[in-house]
Amino acid sequence: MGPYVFGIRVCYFMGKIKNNSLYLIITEEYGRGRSAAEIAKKAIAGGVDMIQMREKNRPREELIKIGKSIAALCGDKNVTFIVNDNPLLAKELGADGVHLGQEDMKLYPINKVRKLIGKNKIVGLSTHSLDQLAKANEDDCDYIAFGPIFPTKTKDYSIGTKDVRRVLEIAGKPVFFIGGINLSNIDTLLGKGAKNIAVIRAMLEADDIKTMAEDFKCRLTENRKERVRHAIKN
Ligand code: TZP
Ligand code: MG
Repeated sequence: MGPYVFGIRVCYFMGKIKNNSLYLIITEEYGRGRSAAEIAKKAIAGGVDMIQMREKNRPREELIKIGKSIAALCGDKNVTFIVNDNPLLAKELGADGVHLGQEDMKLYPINKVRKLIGKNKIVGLSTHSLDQLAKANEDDCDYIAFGPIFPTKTKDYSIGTKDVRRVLEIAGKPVFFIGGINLSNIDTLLGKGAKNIAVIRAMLEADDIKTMAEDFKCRLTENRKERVRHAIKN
């Protein structure tokens, strides 16, 4: 929520996703020995808006334990908590939503997911091409992730920034750009109109996660101010 102006609360939210959002995706094994909870705590202190638990091939008890710890930290600070891959787990953890990849949707069709988790919850979809993005735009999801934009150890290909402007023209909902984003390349993306980003390693591998989150958040906020200044001038 924003401040009151003339007695009216100015809301910074567009639907369920905040503008200029910084979305941290946590896979504990990339965190240089730090626990998911420790990572989440530092990232929240640095200003992340959303956190996703993305743990592959871990036993259920561990997913529940990690999920509960992140959910509690997010709940305390009003940070959105999303569970990757599994809407049933998202529901069990009382998460704010679920994130599905193209393969996950075969197992969990999006309309069933929506019914399962409820209309007030968040459903995010991964897309890797303009065709997938156009399809996701029609689907009942709340945000779309698009990438991998830059080369990343997490994926074996990247698609570059050539489609970024087109993505933003087509998408009727918030888009998170993802893949290899760091403080050295983020400006290329923001310069093409990107507003929201999602990151894994740039944050998880940082010596100081809190400062890294602050630096990312600062770039997003500066970018928003720059867009406003530009809009006023023209
Ligand atoms: N989807 C597209 S790229 C990516 C995912 C999950 C990995 C992003 O990780 P990193 O470390 O920020 O490149
Ligand atoms: Mg998945």
